[in-house]
Amino acid sequence: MMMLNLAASIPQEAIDVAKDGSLQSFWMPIQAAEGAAEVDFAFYFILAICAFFFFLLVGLGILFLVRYRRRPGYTPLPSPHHSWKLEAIWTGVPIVLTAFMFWFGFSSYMHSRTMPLDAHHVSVTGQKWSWSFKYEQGFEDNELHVAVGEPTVLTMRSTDVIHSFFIPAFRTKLDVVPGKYSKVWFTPTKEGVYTVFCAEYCGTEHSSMATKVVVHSKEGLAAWVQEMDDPTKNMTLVEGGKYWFDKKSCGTCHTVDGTARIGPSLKGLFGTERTLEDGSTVVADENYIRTSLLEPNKQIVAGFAPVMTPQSLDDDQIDEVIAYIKSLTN
Ligand code: HEC
Ligand SMILES: [Cu+2]
Repeated sequence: MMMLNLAASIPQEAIDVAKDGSLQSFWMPIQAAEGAAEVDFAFYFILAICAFFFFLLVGLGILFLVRYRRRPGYTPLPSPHHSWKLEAIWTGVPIVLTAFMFWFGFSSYMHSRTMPLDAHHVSVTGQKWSWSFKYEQGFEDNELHVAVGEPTVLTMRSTDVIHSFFIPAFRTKLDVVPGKYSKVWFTPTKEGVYTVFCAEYCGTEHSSMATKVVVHSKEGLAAWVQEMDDPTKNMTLVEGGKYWFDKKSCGTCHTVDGTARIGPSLKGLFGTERTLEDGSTVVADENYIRTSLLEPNKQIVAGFAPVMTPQSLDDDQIDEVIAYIKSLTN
């Protein structure tokens, strides 16, 4: 397979980096999960057959056009009777080929839809415009962390519109539809960091609805879980607030540099007077920010759409976020 390093043309954070140094091929991302090789084989097999018959048929078509064209003084021979032999071949060969394609596709599809009982479980929520992952140990994060060689089952839901959960390196992709659960599973085979995309257009910031899946060693995952127990333990309040701002993907909608995006910039917000949609005003103090986070549609800032969803932050985390917003004065 031709190897190409596309690093130059792809933004750094979108590259899949396997720990063993393996690269994507010219056509395909890194194969980092069980079953990825089978998916790629099905693709190449069908591609090769299509290419073969395309050139055979178009080639013969052109050849016959030229060779048997009508020209002066040429009398066409009478059409021969049809040939049973030819017909058997052009019926039999495609049947065998398509039956193989079906068998191959069906068996790897069944494998991908049959969830193992003994697996890690992670609950995934898709919302405009970020993914969040809730772990069995009880915490939530905006990255997916899994262990190499161990199956993980994802139970996914959407809080708003249809998203699609896509990990190219695992050849895993499934729609996440509001009002129902969708499940996928995979067993990573290579430690590394790979990209997670949303593959269903879901609004303005659809293209930034990406995160990463980190494939740890078994011990690495355990260490990460321990760290997640209280990730801001050794941070100041402001640092902790910045941490949650990043982890909760607030930055998809809010900047901290004064420019409005989907939502108002949080720079210089604290202590100022806000004009709400209904014309009333309110001072942006601790209570206002707390309400903005927990019941965002209660006080809607004039000029903005009510698209912020209630944030799952506990009181300690809210203290940190408030301290961070306070620190954004100039
Ligand atoms: C999907 C986009 C989106 C996300 C994600 C989001 N917000 Fe908002 N936020 C908005 C919009 C839009 C408004 C203005 C409308 C309103 O008040 O509901 C807003 C308003 C606010 C306000 C009041 C701002 C003001 O100028 O008065 C604060 C504070 C705030 N958000 C903080 C946060 C924090 C902290 C996070 C992350 C934990 C977050 N938001 C995540 C869209 C978002
Ligand atoms: Cu999406």
